[in-house]
Formats: sequence, structure tokens, C-alpha cells
Amino acid sequence: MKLFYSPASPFVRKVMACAIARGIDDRIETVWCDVHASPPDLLAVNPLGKIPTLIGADGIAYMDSPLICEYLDGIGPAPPLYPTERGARLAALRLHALGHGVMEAAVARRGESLRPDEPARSAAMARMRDAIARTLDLLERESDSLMGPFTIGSITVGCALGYLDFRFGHEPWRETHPKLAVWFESAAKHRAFVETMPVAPKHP
Ligand SMILES: N[C@@H](CCC(=O)N[C@@H](CS)C(=O)NCC(=O)O)C(=O)O
Repeated sequence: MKLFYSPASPFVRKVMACAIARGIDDRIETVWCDVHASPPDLLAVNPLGKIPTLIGADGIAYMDSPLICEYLDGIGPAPPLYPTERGARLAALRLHALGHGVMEAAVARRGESLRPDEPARSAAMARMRDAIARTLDLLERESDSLMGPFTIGSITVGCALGYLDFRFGHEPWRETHPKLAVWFESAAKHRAFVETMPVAPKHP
């Protein structure tokens, strides 16, 4: 399998963390790409021009991290990260939606922060910041749902928190979310997180 990636993307990190958690990361060749340069080899397989994009073992290009993670979950003998029992599955997918939403808001906020300052930009950035803060509050209240073996939900929340540390490290969240902080400190020791720490690319 071949993964188009950037080491700064939290969506890519989620995919690689899932692959590591399931013990299939050695089957994935990573190809660094700068999406902002619209690389032809990426556009040839994913017209959206986004990463992560995975060429699966079946030769099909899978795009969008939820789809890629679900595809990877069907490979290899490890326990699934997407639970099969309905209640557990919905709980994991709900956590995933929350973590994924934090990633989307944080990536968008980071993008806005690189644009020239103007009132509309400040308002948009404030809305994203507030959405992230409210979601962390909810995750703090529901931190019990993160406990236990990794699921697609807990891995995504971990990657979202890691991205906040990476891009917004000057905005501390641990003091106000102590249960989330304790969970993250423990989860971050897993190889799935240790080996996928974000790295700033050469472009902004
Ligand atoms: N919903 C997508 C989001 C992926 C995404 O936005 N990736 C960013 C990098 S972090 C990207 O490729 N941006 C390039 C662009 O939007 O043109 C996923 O979950 O994979």
C-alpha cells in the first residue's frame, strides 16, 4: 500500500496511528507530498488533491481519513478499531466525530492564522477556537468513554489533542481538562502516537 502524506497533518496521523495500532504499518510505503503544490501523482489518483490518500492493496485509491481507516480495519488479524456491536460502534464513531471535528476546526484555524488580518478572519478564527474549547469540555465530561483498548474514536481524539499541542501549544488545555490530560499522557506512550509525532513541513 502507498500513502500520500505530510508529517504535519492530523488526518494523516490518524491513518498511520490506526495502521500501527493494528500492526500493519509495515505494509504501507509513505510518499511525502506538498498538497499546496498540487503534485500530479496525487491528483492522478485523488482529484480532491487532499492527503491522506491511500492506494490500497487492491490498487484502489482511498481518500478521506474515515474511509481509509475503515479500509485498513479490514486488513490483518488484529482486533478491529471499528467495533462491530452497535452500541460500542456508535460510541466509537461519536468520539471519532468529535475528535475529527476538533481537527477540522484546528486545521482551518491554523490556515486562517496564516492569512492577512481582517475582521472577518478574526471572527472565523474565534468561532473555531470556541468550537474546539466546547468540544474539549464535552470530552472532559465524558472522558470515561476514552478508556479501554483503542478504537477509531480514541485514536482520533488523541491525534486531535496532539495537533492542538503542535500548532497551538501556547494555549494550554490540560489544566482545565485534567481527566483528558491524564488519559492523553497515558495514550501518548503507545507506539501509535510515539511514532507519529507531527513534524512541521518546510512550507508554511
Ligand atoms: N476530510 C479529510 C480532510 C483532509 C485534509 O483536509 N487534509 C489537508 C491536509 S491536513 C489537505 O490535504 N489540504 C489540502 C487542500 O485542502 O487542498 C480527511 O479526513 O482526510
